[in-house]
Amino acid sequence: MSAVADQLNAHWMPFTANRDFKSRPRIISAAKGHYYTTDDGRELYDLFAGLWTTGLGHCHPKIVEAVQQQVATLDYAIGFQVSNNKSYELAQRVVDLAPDGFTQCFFTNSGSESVDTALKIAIGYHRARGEGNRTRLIGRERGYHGVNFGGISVGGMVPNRKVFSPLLLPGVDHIRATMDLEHTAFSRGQPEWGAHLADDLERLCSLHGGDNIAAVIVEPVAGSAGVLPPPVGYLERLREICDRHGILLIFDEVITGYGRLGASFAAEYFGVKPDIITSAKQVTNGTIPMGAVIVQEHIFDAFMHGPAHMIELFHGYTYSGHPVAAAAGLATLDVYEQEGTFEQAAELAAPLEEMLHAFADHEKVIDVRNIGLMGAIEMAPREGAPGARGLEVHKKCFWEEDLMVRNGMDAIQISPFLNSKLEDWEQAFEKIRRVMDAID
Ligand code: PXG
Ligand code: PLP
Repeated sequence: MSAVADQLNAHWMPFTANRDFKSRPRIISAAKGHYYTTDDGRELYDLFAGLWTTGLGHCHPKIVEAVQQQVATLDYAIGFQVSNNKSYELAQRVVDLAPDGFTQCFFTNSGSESVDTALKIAIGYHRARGEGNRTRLIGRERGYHGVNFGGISVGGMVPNRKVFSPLLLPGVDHIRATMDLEHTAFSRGQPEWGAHLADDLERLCSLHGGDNIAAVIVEPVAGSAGVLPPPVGYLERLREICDRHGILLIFDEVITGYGRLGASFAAEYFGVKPDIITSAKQVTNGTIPMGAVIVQEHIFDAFMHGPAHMIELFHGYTYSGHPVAAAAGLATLDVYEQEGTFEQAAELAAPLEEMLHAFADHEKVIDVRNIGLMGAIEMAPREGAPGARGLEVHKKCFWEEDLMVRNGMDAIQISPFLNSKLEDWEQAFEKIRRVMDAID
């Protein structure tokens, strides 16, 4: 172990191969704009915008200033039976940004908490309306909804589920994933093939009785699974089936929310309205942890019954609506508006598509996917070692090319800044190609 590796011993790292990492640690010690600084003093261009979090770039001066001021003014305030001024201001701003009909916002600290909160709201909603039998939840294969028990139950990432398999929530089913390379490979944006996969939901309604199902949760564009845009007509069909059976539709917009597709939310981008939106990440530009569950008015109203002195939803986190996080959120939404960030992102989508699909001719590449400012270049797995090529690209880019890219197995995931410069992308993609050429 290196000297630094020794100091890392106490740190059990999340979603990391700890022993491999500690044999040669990759450490970031500062960041500014579109670059990280490593502990050995190198500047790395960040082609993953944090972890889909930091669309405006790192240490945005207006967000930094808002956080500094807030922490010196009100560091923390209890959020139960009392509120703070920043928290309710942000709730209004988030609701204003969401599509018409979304009227309330419940704060959490992460995407995982947003998902578990949304599932509980869905169950509580039906019960409040006298349909307590509606408890079944439907997720989708390859879906990622965070790592809490609710989220992994409706999620469809096998490694995240299998150790906990017998303990997952009962009464959960999954519809099929929307990707099939035979039909969808190298689609630009939404694949033409696959709307019929939404009919899986109709099948589950026949099996269980649609009136036993509380909610369906999907990522409008699956992110962690390697960027799977929805087939043309698919989300519309899910919405129709949900309406027919009185099932709530939840869009998990932890990645797609706040500009990643060049629109406020994927619901806006695709013109399909869910009942509940879960969000996190770019609500504060990743600067301070925060999540937000946004609901349509009928959802909130269903809870507002019974004696007025009674708590309507027995749920909340110590840090729900944390004033420093809320201040970061307010500054972030201000910058999105002042700088026209979502419009900038929308304009960058076409050039990103071109640069990504230029990889279609690479001998190792089996698929390229893109939508808005989300992209993936998927390599064929190495014989007997799936994921090895992807990790090698990540490491070589980090050490030899001063470039931060993330791999999900053998797919290189691309989450560029919403205010990226094209010449930076040109350089970054050249580097990726060089590395892909060099590895086995
Ligand atoms: N839902 C979705 C759709 C997400 O993308 C979460 C929930 C959970 O959020 P928190 O804040 O609890 O992590 C996410 C998070 C990747 C990757 O490699 C993406 C996420 C997390 C880890 C890895 O794409 N997204
Ligand atoms: N565990 C214990 C013992 C607690 O007292 C609390 C909150 O008061 C929690 C867990 C939940 O923590 P949080 O509200 O930060 O999610």
